[in-house]
Amino acid sequence: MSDLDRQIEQLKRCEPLKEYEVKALCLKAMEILVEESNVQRVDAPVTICGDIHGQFYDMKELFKVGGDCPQTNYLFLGDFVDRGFYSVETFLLLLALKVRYPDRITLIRGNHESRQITQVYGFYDECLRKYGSVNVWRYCTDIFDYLSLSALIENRIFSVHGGLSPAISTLDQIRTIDRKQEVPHDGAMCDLLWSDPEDIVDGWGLSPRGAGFLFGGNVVSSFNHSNSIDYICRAHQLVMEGYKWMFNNQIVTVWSAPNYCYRCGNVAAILELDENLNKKFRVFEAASQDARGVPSKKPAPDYFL
Ligand SMILES: [Mn+2]
Repeated sequence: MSDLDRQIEQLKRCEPLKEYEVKALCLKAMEILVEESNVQRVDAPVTICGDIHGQFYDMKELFKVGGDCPQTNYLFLGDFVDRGFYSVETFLLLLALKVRYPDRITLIRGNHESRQITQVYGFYDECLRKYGSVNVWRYCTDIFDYLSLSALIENRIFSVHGGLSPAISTLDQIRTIDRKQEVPHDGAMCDLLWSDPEDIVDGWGLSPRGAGFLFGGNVVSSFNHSNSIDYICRAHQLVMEGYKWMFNNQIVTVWSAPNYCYRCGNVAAILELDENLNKKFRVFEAASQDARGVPSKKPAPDYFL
């Protein structure tokens, strides 16, 4: 068994790697990711997953429902880290799978794959707590800069974390972005990671998030038409039912963090596309307490007996 296979087994048990192992893994991942396009081509069959946010044991449920990589091909739409308790183990497992099976798993960047955001929403503190230094946070955030910005499945389904940008009307414009940098505060790269579709907006609107834009159905129609795509698949917004179509099935949101933040009460979904791009949504719930390695009934401590 190779070191990498051993590390994958270890990460599947939710045991983090040593700091020097993270450094080596990130170097290998960088060599693979640097070659990828800003609009990474993906073949069907593939299973598309939305936000995970460090909910490691719920991601294990996802793999139970969707099948293990590489038997199932995966496209993850970003927001691997922050909010949940296990951002380190979650991101490193996905990254290790990427290095082991580069053609079987595609990881694209979410708005939380950022130095600035992770210092506010948990990943930075988690690295500091688990390693006693911020080196692992540095290795991982350096890798974030190399993650692709979007994917194109069989030339027919455009996938991105957030949504569209008023600065972008063609896929070729996305291909020309220099992505190897921290997520900027505005502009095309920022919008792809931050924007949201919105029913009541005609054209473009201001986003309450303070980054990216709201965009309406007419924007989606014209983007899909000019780029000859069937629909857009994106993540980024909590959906209580796990997935949600908008604008006459021209865009779908997929959300893969069940019971988000361990309290929202939502279910999660993944979207399975077969070799003919037929769709099947698989809905799943949060892992049970037992599956989290937490005994459901704590035995009484000795001194009570
Ligand atoms: Mn997001």
